[in-house]
Amino acid sequence: MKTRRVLFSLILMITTFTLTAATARGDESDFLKTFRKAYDVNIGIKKVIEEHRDLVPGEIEELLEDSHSEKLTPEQRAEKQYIAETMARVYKDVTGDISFLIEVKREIFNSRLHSPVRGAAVKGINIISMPRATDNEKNIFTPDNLIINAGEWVKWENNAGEAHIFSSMPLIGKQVLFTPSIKPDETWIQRFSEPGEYFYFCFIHSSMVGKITVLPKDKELVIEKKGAVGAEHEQFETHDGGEEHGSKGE
Ligand SMILES: [Cu+2]
Repeated sequence: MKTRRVLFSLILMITTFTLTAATARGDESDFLKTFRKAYDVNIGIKKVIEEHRDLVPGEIEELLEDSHSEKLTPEQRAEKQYIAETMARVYKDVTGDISFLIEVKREIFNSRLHSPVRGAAVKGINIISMPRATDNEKNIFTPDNLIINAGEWVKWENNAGEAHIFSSMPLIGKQVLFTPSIKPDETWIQRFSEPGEYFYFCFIHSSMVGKITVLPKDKELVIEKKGAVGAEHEQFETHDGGEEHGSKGE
């Protein structure tokens, strides 16, 4: 008898709760409805990926390859990249394999850069400028795609009217760049001793992205560093005290 009463109240509680929830759902804001819809779609995507997981890597590769086509408008390219990224993200959630997401992010980042240029290192120091933004020109790093040799320095010069703070891109490339606020007329200098790719962006300006490719030391540069230039370089290094840690100057 007692059990039946407990069971009855339990059913009553659940019914009341469901009814209340249903009423509340009718009063949902437009935003919440939109959010819920997007969420449902996401669940849908997950199911599709789960059921076709073997096809996903090939599809991602194909989307990335298609996105290179010169026939595409920037919007069409962005759309292909967005689909590839979403696919790769859900694929990572489903399989735990993050490699495709990293690849897509690297491709998207690279597509935003100019052609790579070899840094004109003077005394082992390469300069990247952050020029003043105008009505037509956004804030940028220039050059934004720099190739250097291991052991060289990169000096960022803030020639703009506002401060920049930049940092390594999460997930892709090596994670060594984390600057404080670099104010107008200040510089940031950092040495890159390990070969690899370094992707970075400005926290304040979404238009500011850059990449440094560090090649292994080559013979020519080693010879160049000997003598007076080398001595000055060494002195600079000691003074700065850091291997890869940057330092701020004016
Ligand atoms: Cu900035």
